[in-house]
Amino acid sequence: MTPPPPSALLSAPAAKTTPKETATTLTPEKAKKSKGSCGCSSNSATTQELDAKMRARIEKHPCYSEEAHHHYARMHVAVAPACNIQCNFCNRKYDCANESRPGVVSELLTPEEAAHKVLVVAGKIPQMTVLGIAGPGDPLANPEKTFRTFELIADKAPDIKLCLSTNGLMLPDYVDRIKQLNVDHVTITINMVDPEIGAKIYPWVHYRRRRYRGIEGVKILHERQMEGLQALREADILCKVNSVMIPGINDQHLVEVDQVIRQHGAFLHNIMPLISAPEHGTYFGLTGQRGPTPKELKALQDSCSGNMKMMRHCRQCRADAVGLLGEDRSQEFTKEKFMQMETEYNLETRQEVHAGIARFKAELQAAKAKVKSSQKVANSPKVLVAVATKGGGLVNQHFGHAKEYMIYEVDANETRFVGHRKVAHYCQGGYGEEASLEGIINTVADCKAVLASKVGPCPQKELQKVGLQVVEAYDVIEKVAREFYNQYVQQVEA
Ligand code: CLF
Ligand code: SF4
Repeated sequence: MTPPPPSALLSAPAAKTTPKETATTLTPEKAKKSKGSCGCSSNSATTQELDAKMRARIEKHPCYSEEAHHHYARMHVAVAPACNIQCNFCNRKYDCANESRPGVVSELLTPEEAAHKVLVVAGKIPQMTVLGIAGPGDPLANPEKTFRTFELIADKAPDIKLCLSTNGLMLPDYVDRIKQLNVDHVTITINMVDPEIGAKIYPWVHYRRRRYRGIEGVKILHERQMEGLQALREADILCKVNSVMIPGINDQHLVEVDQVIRQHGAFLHNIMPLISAPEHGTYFGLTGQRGPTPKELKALQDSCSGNMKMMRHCRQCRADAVGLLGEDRSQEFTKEKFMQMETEYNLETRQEVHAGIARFKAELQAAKAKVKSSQKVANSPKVLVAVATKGGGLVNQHFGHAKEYMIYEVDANETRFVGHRKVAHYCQGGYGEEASLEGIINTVADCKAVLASKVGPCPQKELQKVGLQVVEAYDVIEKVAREFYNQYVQQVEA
């Protein structure tokens, strides 16, 4: 088999458009010739060693590292149907809403089918580095299926990282087993640390063959979540906490949740918006509970960001998700299809591909370092820009093809990823769709510019009419954003 490129997403289009705003273009070929720095800013040998160890643990995990999600993919296998609690944002006909968008049904697999699927995908998408079990129920309410799947994969594909997401109720019972299986990343969904608030989210908990209703059940869940978090820290397993932001119920309270989980050693906090609609058939959907606006979500994430890392690139993916976080390739690997496919897992090929990605990332780092300001400027204006990207850390997608925009906040000092926003893509069967254009404009209306590899004349005109500047480029996101910002500030000051 011919080794695939470092990432299918990295190659420039055959007929590349001339960037209007940028002069240099990064290509995989150039990346292969160059080695870059790690960008480490630690000042003592011990801190540097610790930083390096931690970086190695997360550098290929697309959820634990924002940088990694531009380059590496994850996949989930849906082997865990049962659940042991009830969340008011969940309809058990669908996948676990703690790690998935509501209303999605994944195809349930046996551990053996799941292992076959992983080996198929690992061959076809060698940049897939993480296998997660996140549903469709709670993985630890199905411990034998979950652990059997991990065992099969660890045996046949030792370079794939294993990842687990749970509501935490049964976590303290299984931390030893998780450690033994070398699962280095565990997510707990923690929506409250105050059982009074929890009682508005969880109507019941099923624990050790008994159903506990109301606050009695919530207290058990809370104690078990804290115990599990502590046990993960003691076992040196990296823990991410997911929290669902529910306006009017736990939105203010999540600041306290953030502090508590930080004290208990959580590595990363991922505050996700409640997605709620009557058609999902959930308690919250049927009672009209709304989700947060992007602005409310960002404000809460900003107020919690403190010293702990805040995940802002979560896509609330399905229990059988496959691909980079922003893409969904699950339909290429339905059970009917993958059971007919041969496994092509090849460790050597995968390592070659990963080495190519590492070289490419080094080139990106060097390009980013060049545009990073060396002096801190106080009180410089902050602006948002919307980026169309297929991954690879580049502005590299046509406006008409984008199904989401990555939002970056830029000031004189830094370019910071702050979230993503889904849109209906503009180009439908070769034609621009007016209704989609209006939706896209509304979605990015608070930004100052749209950065894309190409924007057609009609949408350009409409974007400019509402004050959004258009930047066509094929280059490193931070570089394009920085060049736009400098020019924008000059315009404002003129
Ligand atoms: Fe899956 Fe979750 Fe592991 Fe990632 S997802 S089990 S940590 S490999 Fe990632 Fe998906 Fe968000 Fe989850 S984007 S829903 S945070
Ligand atoms: Fe649903 Fe997941 Fe909550 Fe269980 S833990 S009720 S599957 S959202």
